[in-house]
Amino acid sequence: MMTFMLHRLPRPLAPLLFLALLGACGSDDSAKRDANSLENPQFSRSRNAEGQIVEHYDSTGDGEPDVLKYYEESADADDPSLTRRRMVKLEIDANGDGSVNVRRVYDEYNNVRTEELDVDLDGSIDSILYYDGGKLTRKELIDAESGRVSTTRHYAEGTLLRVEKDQNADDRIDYWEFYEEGILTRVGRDTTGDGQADTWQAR
Ligand SMILES: [Ca+2]
Ligand SMILES: [Ca+2]
Ligand SMILES: [Ca+2]
Repeated sequence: MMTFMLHRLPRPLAPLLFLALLGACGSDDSAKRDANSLENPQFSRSRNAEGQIVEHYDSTGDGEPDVLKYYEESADADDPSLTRRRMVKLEIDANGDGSVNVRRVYDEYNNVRTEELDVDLDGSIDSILYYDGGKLTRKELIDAESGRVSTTRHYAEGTLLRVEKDQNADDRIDYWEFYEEGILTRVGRDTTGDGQADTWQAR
């Protein structure tokens, strides 16, 4: 059976997925539901080149899938006659233009490992969030024009530790902010271009 993870979605997207799931499960009879859903134009299932099962949901009814779920199957460790199915990736096209606006990759414990977001819905990813054991460790902000990582925010236990920026876009960090208990304590700048801070400012 599918597992629904509405609680992990940003709020504006939750209703969208909810609609997608409603569209996929039109019948009360679960045996019938699978057969029906395969014929339902709003739901289809396929296998990709990597052998993953891909479920496509068209929540808006325009004929284009806007929610894609990717699953991997493996034999159960305790009982190899059983097949385990695990969702490895979720993609959402929030505005129906064919480009993915949310892409989540899950670890083997079903925690989000990475999350790519196109918040302004222009078709290019603006931030990538990295998680370890379900906890945010790093957030990269991507410059829309150059596609480079302009700012990296580092976290420990969900609290901001350090911000790094490449302000002159030469792929070398030249600006640092350090935080203690979430409060900015000092700012460093590299003015000579060697990648090391040479001026420090206490806050
Ligand atoms: Ca889109
Ligand atoms: Ca964008
Ligand atoms: Ca730089």
